[in-house]
Amino acid sequence: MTSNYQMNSDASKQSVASLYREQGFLFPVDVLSEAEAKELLDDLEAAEQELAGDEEKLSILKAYPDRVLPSFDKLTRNPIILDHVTRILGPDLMVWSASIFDKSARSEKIVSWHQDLTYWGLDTDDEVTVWVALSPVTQASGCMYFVPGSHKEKAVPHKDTFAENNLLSRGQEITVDVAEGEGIPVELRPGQASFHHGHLFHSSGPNHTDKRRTAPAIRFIKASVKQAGGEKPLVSHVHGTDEFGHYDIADTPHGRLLQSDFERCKKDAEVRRKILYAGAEKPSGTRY
Ligand SMILES: O=C(O)CCC(=O)C(=O)O
Repeated sequence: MTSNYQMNSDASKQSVASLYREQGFLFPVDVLSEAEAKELLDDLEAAEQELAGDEEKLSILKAYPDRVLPSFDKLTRNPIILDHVTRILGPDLMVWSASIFDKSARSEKIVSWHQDLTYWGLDTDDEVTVWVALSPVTQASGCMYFVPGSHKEKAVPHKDTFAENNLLSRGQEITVDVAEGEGIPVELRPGQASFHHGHLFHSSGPNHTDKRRTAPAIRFIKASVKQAGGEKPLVSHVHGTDEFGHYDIADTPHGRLLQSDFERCKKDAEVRRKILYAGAEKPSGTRY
């Protein structure tokens, strides 16, 4: 089984979808130039400077970069990304979230082995994550590891650890052992993306480098996917039509770091906490 998407870069429509179906992932896919990736990182870092001291807004920025920064909304509509995702999920697409996974220089933060869909309350697995490297992503800087074909196991049990150094909401991890070497490293240069299935086993290690490792993880779903419990999270409609009305649809941000957008995200975060922490032993607090 190949793990290198570039070997298949002349892949036909069919083979993008079939490679993804077989492996549960694709990478590396060139979606931005290095200069464009730097512009996005610069915009994010400028926003962090502007919001310095306001912990709540900084948390919202990390959880909803596409709702408060026009540059990140534009990234979720990138034609190369959408071309690939439509091959996998078809034409009618929502972005369910686009939160930033961030490891500062010399950070001990990790992500345990998990499957994404466990706590999202979606009624099908018609979801694809597009993870876009904005900085160099290597084994030393804490890249992800994917277990080829593991998405075929469908949903496996997880346990919550709430470990301090875990970037996941509940520090959740699968109760299945993953042997050393089973996961392949997903190394990317700035501007490259990986695509992965919501049932794929994946994890990531600490950042041993002097550079920040930062990426938005854009979660695409089919417009037909329903949220359990009838909740209507805030999503953006980025391709095709919406004949279902399952979600609260956000506009493209009309400006940068607008108060009205922060307020809308804050309201949505209450809806999402209900979804993500359903059945958890610990309260969700104010985590975004
Ligand atoms: O950024 C990371 O290290 C992990 C991201 C992840 O687990 C995901 O995007 O599903």
